[in-house]
Amino acid sequence: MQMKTFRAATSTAAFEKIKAELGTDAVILSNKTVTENGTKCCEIVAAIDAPPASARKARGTQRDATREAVIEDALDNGVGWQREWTQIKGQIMALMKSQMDMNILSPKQKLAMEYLEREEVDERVLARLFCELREDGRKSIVPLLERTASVRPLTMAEWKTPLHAFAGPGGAGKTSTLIRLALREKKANPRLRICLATADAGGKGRLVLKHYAELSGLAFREIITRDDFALLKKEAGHFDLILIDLPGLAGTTTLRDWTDLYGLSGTSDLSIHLVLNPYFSPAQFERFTEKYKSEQLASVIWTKLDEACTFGAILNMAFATGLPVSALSYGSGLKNSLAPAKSEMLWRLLFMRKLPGGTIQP
Ligand SMILES: Nc1nc2c(ncn2[C@@H]2O[C@H](COP(=O)(O)OP(=O)(O)O)[C@@H](O)[C@H]2O)c(=O)[nH]1
Ligand SMILES: [Mg+2]
Repeated sequence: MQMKTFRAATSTAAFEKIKAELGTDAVILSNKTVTENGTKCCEIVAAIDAPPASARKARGTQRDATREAVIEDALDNGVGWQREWTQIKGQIMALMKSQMDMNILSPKQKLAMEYLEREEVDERVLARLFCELREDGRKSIVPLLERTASVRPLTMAEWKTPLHAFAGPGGAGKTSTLIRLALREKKANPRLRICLATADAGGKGRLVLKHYAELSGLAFREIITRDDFALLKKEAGHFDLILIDLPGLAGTTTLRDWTDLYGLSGTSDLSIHLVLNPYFSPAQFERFTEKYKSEQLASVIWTKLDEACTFGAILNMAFATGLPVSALSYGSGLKNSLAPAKSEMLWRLLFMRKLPGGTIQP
């Protein structure tokens, strides 16, 4: 048995190191938060029976030489198949689209559909709307849209759970959203006991959060390992609102992997919000849907609306995930740039390109 100690800024980073060096069969013997040169970090002791990944890799290179091994690897890894399936889906949708004769709709319905197409609402959503609209020329599109994309405004009155975490790709606006929310709630109710926590130890957002916490008299906690999260849960009763900044998840790590790793999975009073920008590609959105799929994922927050020129992604993701939209952000500043979502805001964005702040996007 080979045993080794790994240290890194976060559990995720330590596990990445273990995976790279010992492979996925490594057994974790201990996992704790330690202090190194005055800074907290994660220390994991891992062990493996089999030879390390580097040795297996060398074996793999020989195997790669045979044609069977190449096919076997392709079947194992599945990404190629997934891509192919996406292409097939695209072709089916293109066929369906040619069957969608917009002229059988009333002029008003047709115009609404054209607007949605202009906003890059995808074929799946358009096909569903078309099927419903063609039944009755007097049918309005708004109730159908409301069913597709629900809203649940991100306010303490609407969300009774005290624990909220913010997930999403790096740079999407997680830290900014969290600070905006904390500042707004604190302003509305100065007596509110708010705690800002960061699990993004390597990110620069950590210092920003710490700074705002100090400035506004809010508690600040760092989550390096699952022990720290367990501690935070223990003291949860002392706070009315705990906002947790999650790191962007690298590589193949999914939100479920991450929440399992940090012991967040079983926490029932935790709501995770997915922070996204509307201008990713459709394939990227599909990837995010898979990566962030989790029972704890409770809403989608759309940020950087002021940098977008189409807004169909909001409807597409609502359709794909079934999650409500909880907040919209439309400016880089921390003040007056985040609005709890309302249905009208979505329809103004989709049909008028009007931001919640009133600006109309070109
Ligand atoms: N224009 C614009 N910029 C934003 C918005 N939200 C966040 N940002 C900026 O996007 C950058 C990344 O935001 P940050 O919160 O650090 O993202 P994180 O990596 O997900 O935590 C920062 O420079 C923010 O000021 C927004 O709604 N509009
Ligand atoms: Mg951040």
